[in-house]
Amino acid sequence: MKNSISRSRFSAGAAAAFAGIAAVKSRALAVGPQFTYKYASNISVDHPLNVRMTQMWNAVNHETNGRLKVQVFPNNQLGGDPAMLTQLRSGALQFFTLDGGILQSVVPVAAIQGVGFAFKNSAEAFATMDGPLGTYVGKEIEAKGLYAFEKMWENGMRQITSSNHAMKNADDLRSFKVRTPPGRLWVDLFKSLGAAPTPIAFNEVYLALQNHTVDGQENPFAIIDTARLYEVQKYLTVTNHMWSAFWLLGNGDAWKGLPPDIQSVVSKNAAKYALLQRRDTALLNASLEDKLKRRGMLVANAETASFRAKLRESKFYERWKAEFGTAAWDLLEARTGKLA
Ligand code: X2X
Repeated sequence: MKNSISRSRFSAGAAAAFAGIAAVKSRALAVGPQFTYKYASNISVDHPLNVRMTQMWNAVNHETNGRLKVQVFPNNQLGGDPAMLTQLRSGALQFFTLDGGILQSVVPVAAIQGVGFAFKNSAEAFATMDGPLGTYVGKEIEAKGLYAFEKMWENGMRQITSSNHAMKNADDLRSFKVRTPPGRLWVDLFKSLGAAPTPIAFNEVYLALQNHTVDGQENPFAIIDTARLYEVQKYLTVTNHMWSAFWLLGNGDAWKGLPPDIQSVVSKNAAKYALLQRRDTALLNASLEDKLKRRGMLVANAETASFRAKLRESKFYERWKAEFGTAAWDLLEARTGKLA
């Protein structure tokens, strides 16, 4: 009697153990993912950022055997950047890509990537942000309860579009009603250049241009194309006045809530797909000038010496050196040479 009880207990236990293994194996199918998170961005689904993000989160889903599923919300579906940043900080959103210049409202030094005429091109900018300056900014981001992935994602060198005329020199910029992203450095940059900037989140830009709330805006070629800004802008001036790129951010608690094995799958893929996205975007930015001309835009090159002179005259660099602090500024100038 005693034996038979223990035998049946044993078999019940073994059966439960085997069932447990089977349940773990088929967990994704039987009960769905262990973690369902959201990723959001401000730009359209066909921009390389979202093409590669979609591939990346699919790879993560596959490599975690379905344990982490991340739904992609492109094109401001969850609101404009400031609204999405609030959602990220509260944990309503778990992953988000945001330009450092907009993240400035929470992490002041994050705007340093966008100092006017600091970087000659994206390659130089990435070399800087993949190095000690990126590490410095990343630590400041983490001090604010957010998680920053190491490799930034490309937006590109920014160019100016307008409905009125080309922006070939500083005189053309005088009183120019230009939209900037919501960030203090951006607004100050265009004020220093003599323009009349208005910060507007990207989800409202097309309408603001169409309604002539503003006469122009500035963005890399790939954004001008994928957001169809050529429909509401006539003049494109190649200014390369600043670089722009996105941090891939996580909500700190949501990130810490993932087991280490899942975290390492995400980190590995985030680094891999960021590099692919940089290459795609660089190729696109370099090849779009002709396409935008065919779409009817008039493209000209700026003579940027007069822009730079304005920034020096208005003490733009001194102001931002004081704002960011010498530690960060020195890391920037170690790459760019003396700015202030
Ligand atoms: O808001 C913009 O202009 C954009 C899309 O370039 C950024 O995210 C900074």
